[in-house]
Amino acid sequence: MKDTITAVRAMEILDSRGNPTVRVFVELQDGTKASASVPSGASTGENEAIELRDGDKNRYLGKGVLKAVTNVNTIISPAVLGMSAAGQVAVDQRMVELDGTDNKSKLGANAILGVSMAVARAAAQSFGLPLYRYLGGTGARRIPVPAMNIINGGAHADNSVDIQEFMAVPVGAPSFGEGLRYIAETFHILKGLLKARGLATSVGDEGGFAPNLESNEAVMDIIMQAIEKAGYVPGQDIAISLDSAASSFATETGEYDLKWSGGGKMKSADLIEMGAKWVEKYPIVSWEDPFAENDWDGFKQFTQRVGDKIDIVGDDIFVTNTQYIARGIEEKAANSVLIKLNQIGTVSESIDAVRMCRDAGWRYFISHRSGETEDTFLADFAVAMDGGQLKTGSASRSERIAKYNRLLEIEMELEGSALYYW
Ligand code: 2PG
Ligand code: MG
Repeated sequence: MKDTITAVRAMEILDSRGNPTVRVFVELQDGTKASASVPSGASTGENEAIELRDGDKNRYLGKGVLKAVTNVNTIISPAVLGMSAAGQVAVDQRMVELDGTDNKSKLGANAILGVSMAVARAAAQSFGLPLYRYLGGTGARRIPVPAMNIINGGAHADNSVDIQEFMAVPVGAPSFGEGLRYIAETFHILKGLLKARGLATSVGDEGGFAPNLESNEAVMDIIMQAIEKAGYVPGQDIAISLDSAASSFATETGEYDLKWSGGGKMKSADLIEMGAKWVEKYPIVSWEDPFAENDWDGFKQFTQRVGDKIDIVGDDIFVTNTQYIARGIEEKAANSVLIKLNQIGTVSESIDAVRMCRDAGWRYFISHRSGETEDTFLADFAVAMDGGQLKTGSASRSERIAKYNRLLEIEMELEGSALYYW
């Protein structure tokens, strides 16, 4: 068979933070060669699949991934050689069985995902199809609305802002390309506004600015100003998405400590009040991880309160794992899920998570990690999943731009048949 896997090989490369990550090369019978690189998070959920790191303090401060590389080369490779690359589910299942743990801690989710992604890309190439069409079928033509991270805080920046991500979302644009222009322009206008106030315009891990603003609310206000000054109508042309990444400021006693802004401690109930006020005051369309991963109650109450107005997106709480998503659906703990391939560790399990969302009438947001590479797999994956929403960083840092540029290419390739709507 022309798509038989004939070689699998891994190497250690660097991600956008300069930390090691895994790149995998796959070869097929027909001579196809493809590779894929694995991203890495900073504000990780505690139930995520395990990213295997060497822990050898003499190399990359313990962050090397040579063990994961060796696992690909010596354990995974012999197990998948001879399999069909088009049998994505079978390949993924073989790796899951080989690992044998619940969280892929034996072989490493970074090792497994690298192979999974490279196999998908090789199969697409072998069939002469763009990756989005191979994974999503002939009907794959919806380009996601980008949620562009324009201000970074929390664990992604060294500033005085607690909320990790403030995103501009071109909900009213007629196409992806136009939407990207709306928010890139807003990003540049925002830079000017920050400069004029003597604030830093250096960027955080995902390319958004990381100024020391006086409060979280001050960030919202300056974003509103930027949208208007760029010539757009807030809420109509450009809306706002947030990711609190609240696990990163939750305390052991179940409170929240606004430690970056010095805003003091808050209880879940206070956060609900604050969140509900913001939803009234600002054109917020989605709010990710407004509560910590273990605060299911906070999630539920917030969903009850504002879930009919905005998307409440579970990231750390669901970790792209159908076990937690099923509980979330059952308990109405949110109404959307963030999908990150390396939280679960294979392409086909990520697709399972998407399917579960669809079946429940939930939305799903495809997402990058704060540590990324130049790999654009995510852009094709988002189009293939027909999801309509994607977050992949700011209008700076090439590892983010690479995904936007790939989406522009896809839109061009679709020659006017692309769909775009929030
Ligand atoms: C998040 C992500 C991506 P990280 O919290 O949603 O923006 O961050 O990759 O650090 O988990
Ligand atoms: Mg998140």
